[in-house]
Amino acid sequence: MALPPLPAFPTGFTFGVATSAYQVEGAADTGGRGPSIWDTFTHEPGQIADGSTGDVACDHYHRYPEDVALMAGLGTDAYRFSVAWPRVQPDGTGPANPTGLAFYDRLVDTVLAAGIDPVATLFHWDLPQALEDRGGWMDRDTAYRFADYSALVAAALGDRIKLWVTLNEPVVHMTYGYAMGVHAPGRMMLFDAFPTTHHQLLGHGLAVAAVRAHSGSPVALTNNYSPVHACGDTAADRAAVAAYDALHNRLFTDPVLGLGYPTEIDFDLSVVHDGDLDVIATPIDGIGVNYYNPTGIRAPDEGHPLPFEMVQLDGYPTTGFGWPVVPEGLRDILVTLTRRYGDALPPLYVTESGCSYPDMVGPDGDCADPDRIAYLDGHLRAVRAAIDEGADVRGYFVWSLLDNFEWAEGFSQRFGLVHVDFDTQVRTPKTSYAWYRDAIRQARR
Ligand code: GBH
Repeated sequence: MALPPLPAFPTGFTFGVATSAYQVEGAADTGGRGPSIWDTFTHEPGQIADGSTGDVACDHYHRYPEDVALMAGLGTDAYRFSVAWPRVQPDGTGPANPTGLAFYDRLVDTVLAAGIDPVATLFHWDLPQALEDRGGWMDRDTAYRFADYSALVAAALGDRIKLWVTLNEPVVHMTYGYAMGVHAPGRMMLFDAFPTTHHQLLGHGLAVAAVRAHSGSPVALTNNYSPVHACGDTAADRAAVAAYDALHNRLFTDPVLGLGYPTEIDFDLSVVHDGDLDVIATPIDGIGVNYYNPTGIRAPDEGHPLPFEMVQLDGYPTTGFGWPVVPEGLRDILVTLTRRYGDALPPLYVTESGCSYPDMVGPDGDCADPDRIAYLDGHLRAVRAAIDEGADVRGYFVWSLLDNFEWAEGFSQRFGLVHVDFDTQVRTPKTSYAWYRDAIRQARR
């Protein structure tokens, strides 16, 4: 690809790759792992586009040495993976399952031996089913269970993890999992799902302290952020934009940075106990930014159940998922966060950025993905531009190292730098893999 070289990045900037446990590990019944809400959900007919499950996924549980070798070949600085809670506590409570922890112990040591920094996410949506049976994140007790589990993981790995992420995209888990029911646990509670917001945030705050008791490494929270494009300029459109922004971009950030819940949406705050907001505002060392695309918003029609309506943004190329490709949106959100929160904002890490395109295996088994190269090139330049505008961005993690189990889309959306044949488990680096390897070298100069 004849793209101009990337601009140099600040010394110490981290270039990484990311995955999550349920999406890559497989080995669902191995080593005493208990069932998670995603095992339950994927085994219900009709929930996943292609009828697939994460039972085997990329078999990363067994093939991690090969996957770490692929990371080493990339020259990546860091590997962001997630720990499966039901491997560590099969029913969500009690002492650690040693076999489950031993897997992460091996993984982390292998990653370190390859000269790569391990970055651990404690919760990437795979709640133990036993806890869901007791109410899941609707139940306040789950926050305390999460803190206990986090302490077990930190006690085992705290000497080696270089960056911790408590929760991944709690807004997506709340909206897709509990409000709209398109992800596990498949509940459709609309705004009655608010307790899952509060209890995830409470769990986050408690987990920060639990991790710190065992590890001196920075602790962050990862959110999905989406700059809002106003589609209409009436007062009602502006109110809709503010409501979407409050729900999607501020709900899991304002309280963490000590500002309390946004007031644009009328949540039932009766689940908030005295002192909770202080726990939630426990100082943290980073905010993870997962960015995929901006969102078009206009005022809702009469009778619409939400205070905004989403509009497909025209005029942009789209990924295989149909999501608009807008690299500028990443610069926008990084700069917006920097200006919005000022000194209260800790350093930013782009913990996910990437795109899905259909499988393109050539006749010789080669995988050319020029659209992914253009996507990543544009988004890395957007990060560099945000840094120039004053954003303190410390890292960029490509989603994802491997094609993997893409939640409700199953294996039909492929986000990897490396192609995976899910029949044979053969890994084939795509052309974007070689491009990212070279881009990292250029950007480090
Ligand atoms: C992340 O979620 C997850 O952390 C990761 O596990 C997942 O595999 C990855 O991204 C790819 O999906 O309404 O058309 O504008 C991403 C959450 C929510 C981001 C929906 C894009 C808007 C699509 N996504 N969102 S659209």
